[in-house]
Amino acid sequence: MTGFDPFGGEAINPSFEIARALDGEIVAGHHIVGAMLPTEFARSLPALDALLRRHRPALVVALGQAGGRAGISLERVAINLIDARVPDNAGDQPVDVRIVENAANAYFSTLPVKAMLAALREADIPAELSQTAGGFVCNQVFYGLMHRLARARRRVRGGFVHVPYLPEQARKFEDAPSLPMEIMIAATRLCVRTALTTESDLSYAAGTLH
Ligand code: PCA
Repeated sequence: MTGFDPFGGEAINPSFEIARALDGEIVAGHHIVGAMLPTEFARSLPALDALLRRHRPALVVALGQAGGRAGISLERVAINLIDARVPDNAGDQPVDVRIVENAANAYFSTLPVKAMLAALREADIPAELSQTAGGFVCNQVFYGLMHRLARARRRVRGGFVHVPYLPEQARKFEDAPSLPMEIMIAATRLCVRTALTTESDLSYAAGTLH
């Protein structure tokens, strides 16, 4: 499980706080490793590669903060495009460039997003499916992850989940939605358990969109 370091002037990023909180937990017989990725276009995928090599995971759930979204946002599709509206933490702001040259335009998440949505709703946690992870570093990591998993010899499920602001972040913006940390941790644990225990659903028909 990965989260990102704080970006855009924030002091905290809930995605990494969740990964840190779940680090070391056992869920459905699997040991969770929670790690941080830098919110930098140049360094995020090398950092992901090092984690994949080191841990050889059975499942990869990458998390990111999506300020302004109201619920846990289960991303369906990663696109091969960067269009940064703000600079990353290294000051880079690529616009309209591909993540991987001569590769698929998009990949679907191979997480069972419908089953995860049902589990979250059952637990009364606000959640939604999302058709876009945006054009910033989160989508880059999502696309890079799916590209790697699609080419891996082992079948490893993976995908991306965006989370809202924490209440203390949302306070700075009028009417910005937020979720308490405990709810986000419970939600993410539930997502992991569901992904590890759900054999398949429609979204597991993995694949590339050309
Ligand atoms: N959210 C950003 C990048 C890091 C993060 O937590 C995004 O949605 O792209």
